[in-house]
Formats: sequence, structure tokens, C-alpha cells
Amino acid sequence: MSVFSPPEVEYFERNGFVIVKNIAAHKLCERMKALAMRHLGEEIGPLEYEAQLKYPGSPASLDARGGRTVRRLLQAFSRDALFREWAVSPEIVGRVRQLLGPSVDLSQAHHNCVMTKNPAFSSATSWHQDIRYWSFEKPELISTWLALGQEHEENGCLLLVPGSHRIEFRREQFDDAFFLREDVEENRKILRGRVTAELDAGDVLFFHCRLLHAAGRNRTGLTKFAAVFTYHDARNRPLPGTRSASLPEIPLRA
Ligand SMILES: O=C(O)CCC(=O)C(=O)O
Repeated sequence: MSVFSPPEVEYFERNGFVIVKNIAAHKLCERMKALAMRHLGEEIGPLEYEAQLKYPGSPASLDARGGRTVRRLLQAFSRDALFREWAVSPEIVGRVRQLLGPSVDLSQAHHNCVMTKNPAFSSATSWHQDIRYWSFEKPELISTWLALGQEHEENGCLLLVPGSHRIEFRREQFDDAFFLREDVEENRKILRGRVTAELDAGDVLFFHCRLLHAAGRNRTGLTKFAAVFTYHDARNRPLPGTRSASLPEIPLRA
């Protein structure tokens, strides 16, 4: 099993995220990217389209120009062994266990996808915490974001607010869809602390489900790909009857 160094653990606890360089081999990233491109080309479902989300910049409908632009290849875990093996690899599980405890579950209901950010029709994602639509006994989950190619501001990499996972937000700081309201001075102050999560292929961003993050559109000529999975302590159960409990957990035991 691979593990974080003590300074990396301390960095995660303080900032709500940590980036570990070069965890996945470039060959593996290339294989995952080629697979994702084939699934995109053949529109192999389940898929999430940009037009369904209606985020800023997304096509108005599935029939509009660019309407069939895919935002996520969903259900990556059951989609192919290549994604599955990565999600349960010692590089990931060893580190996630360090942060969450020895008995970890992978959630199939959240993330569990390949994010595909298309240059022509991608949308911007406003500031949010991933926990907004997730329903667990405790808001303690960790996602892993594996860059399958370079990620930088121009192709819409993630923007993060270090330490925001520890802020006790009030409901009114968010809009009806749980995006952070940028017209609130207190929020604007918080966002001044933002950093860009620049990644190279093979780098992994580990981030807490309460970390504020956002992302811009892809303004380059190439689609950006990232494989993203979410984990939680097996004792932190999804609430019955919610979307979080809609698919079986994948147990990853020591
Ligand atoms: O890549 C993006 O546009 C943002 C993705 C994101 O924030 C999310 O899936 O929670």
C-alpha cells in the first residue's frame, strides 16, 4: 500500500486537499484516456450531458448546437476494469484509509465518473461544496481526482479555497441550488484565498467533500479528462432513501 507522508496528511487536514504528483504511470493515464475517448465517440452510457446541467456556457438543450456534449462518463467503476482497478489500487486505497480509517467504502452514487471537458461546449462550474447533494450521516467523504492529461486554468482546471472545509457556512451564503453566492461580501472575502489546482497527467488531487471549489470552461483545443472517485469510512452510512444510498457501496477492507 502507498501512503501519504506525515506532512502531506497535515497539509490535507489543514487545507482540505492535497495534490500528490505522478501517482499513476503515464502509460496507464494514456490507456484510460484512450478508453474514455472511445466511450465518448460511441456515446456509451450512462452519460451526463452539459445541456442537462444548464451551467453557465452549456448548450441550451440536447438538440441545440453542441447539445450532445458529454460532461461525464458515469458509472466508471462498472464501466471498465481499467477504471475499477485504478479506483481500488493500493496507491489510492492506502492513502484514503490513512485519512478515513481502515474500513473504507467507495460510493458508486457520487462522482464515480470520467469528467470530460470539451473545448467548444463546456460549461463553468460555480463555487460549491460537493456535500451539497450528498446525504451521509456525517459530511466526511474524500474524492480523488486523477488527471489524465495536463490541467490548468485555460482548460478549466479546478479552483480551490484552502481551509474552506472547516468553515461553518450559513444556509443563506448559498443560493437555492447550493452554489456560493458571489454577491455576498463575506463570501467574496473567502474566495480571495482561491488557488488553482494545476495538475500533470498522473497527478492526483485528494479533496474533502466540504472544500469549496469551482472550475472554468475549457478554452483550449483539446478535451480534458479526469477520473474521479469518492470514498468514505464504512461506518459513515448513506441515509436510507436518498440518492447517496441508491447504489451499493464497494467495500475496501484492510
Ligand atoms: O470540472 C468542473 O467543471 C468541476 C467539477 C466539479 O466541481 C464537481 O464535479 O464537483
